[in-house]
Amino acid sequence: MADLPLIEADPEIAQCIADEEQRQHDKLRLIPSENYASSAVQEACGSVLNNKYSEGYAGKRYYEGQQNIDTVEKLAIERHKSLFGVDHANVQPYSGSPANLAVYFAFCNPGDTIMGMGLPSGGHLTHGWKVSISGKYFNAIQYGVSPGDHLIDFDEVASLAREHRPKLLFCGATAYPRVVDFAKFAEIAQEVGAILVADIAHISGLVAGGAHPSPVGHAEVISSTTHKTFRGPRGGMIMCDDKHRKAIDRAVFPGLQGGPHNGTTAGIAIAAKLASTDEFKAYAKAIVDNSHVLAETLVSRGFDLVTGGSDNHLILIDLTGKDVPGKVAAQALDRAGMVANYNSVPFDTRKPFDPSGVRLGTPAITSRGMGSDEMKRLGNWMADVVDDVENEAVISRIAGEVKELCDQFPAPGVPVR
Ligand code: DSN
Repeated sequence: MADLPLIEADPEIAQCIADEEQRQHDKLRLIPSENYASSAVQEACGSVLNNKYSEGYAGKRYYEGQQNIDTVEKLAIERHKSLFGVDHANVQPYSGSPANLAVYFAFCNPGDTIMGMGLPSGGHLTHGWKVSISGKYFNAIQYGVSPGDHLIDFDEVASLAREHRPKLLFCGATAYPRVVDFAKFAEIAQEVGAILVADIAHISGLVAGGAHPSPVGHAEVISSTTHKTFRGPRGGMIMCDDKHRKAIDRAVFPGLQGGPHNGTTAGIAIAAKLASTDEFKAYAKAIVDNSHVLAETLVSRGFDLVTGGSDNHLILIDLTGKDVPGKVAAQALDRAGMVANYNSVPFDTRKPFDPSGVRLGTPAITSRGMGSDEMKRLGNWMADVVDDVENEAVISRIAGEVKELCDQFPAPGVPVR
């Protein structure tokens, strides 16, 4: 069969990719779980490593021909151990949700009690929310944030944990703009005999770069994706204390998954190498600094931010006071070249598909090298759009200004035309 280049083999898909490259160049990508993977990561992910099946672990595979794959996976594991200071890393989970599912499978039986942060408070679906397998197959107890300050309500966490004595206590979130106090969670987990699981999917790059406290030493198990602040490929990983190594490895394979995606594993290894540099430390700090400046600018323009600000990579705007629904705002911002996502806010009175908030973050725009001046411009553009949300002339003028800014800050891994 002819081995044609993509443009000849499938011009329609080639065009979709070219259009997406253009979009990722032209817009300010503010979805806090997204980023730009480096060219090196993308090269590895699209390599011949994808042609290989490798069920099992290095040295113990069910297929021959692992001379190179074992090296790739061992590099990924060793780099994670050294970067995060953990006993063990499993780099095979296909993404964050399968990683968390493997954690459940390692320690729980159906019907067991688990505890996590509720989705409406900023927790993840897989931390026990009712529509997820984690909420359907387990007796999931959900904690939340305090009604006043919207910070994690540790009194509630402690009292629910004492009452229900979960096997697993999950901490970590997808829409929480503040530092997670792993030590406090560990104290509660220890008191009730639960295993503390820190899901650091959103903040793993900040942890690796020293811009957020590490859960290591507090959580016995740490799960994560690899593509958010970490800037790796779409993938997942689980790190754990030595005593849980066997349970975690068995749960991932053969418990939950078949062959690992070896191209992704190579991308994860590269991301871990890049995350161990001083340049990455500066990047992680810049994400947080940018988030501060953006939050301050938004507050100065009359926005109400959940918890009043941000000390990580993420900002959650409550638009109730502006009388603009989150979806309307997010769609207008997108037309103006600023891509965020509409999101529920704590104690939201609107429905999840039409909520009161907009969630945004600084990982991707920081990858482009933007700093505080650009954050101030961005915050003011956002305010101009939301304050005049139906004014297409304003939206179109700002879209042009956003494009000019983007031209000055090429995105890593995205060809510029
Ligand atoms: N979908 C991710 C996010 O946007 O936060 C979480 O898995």
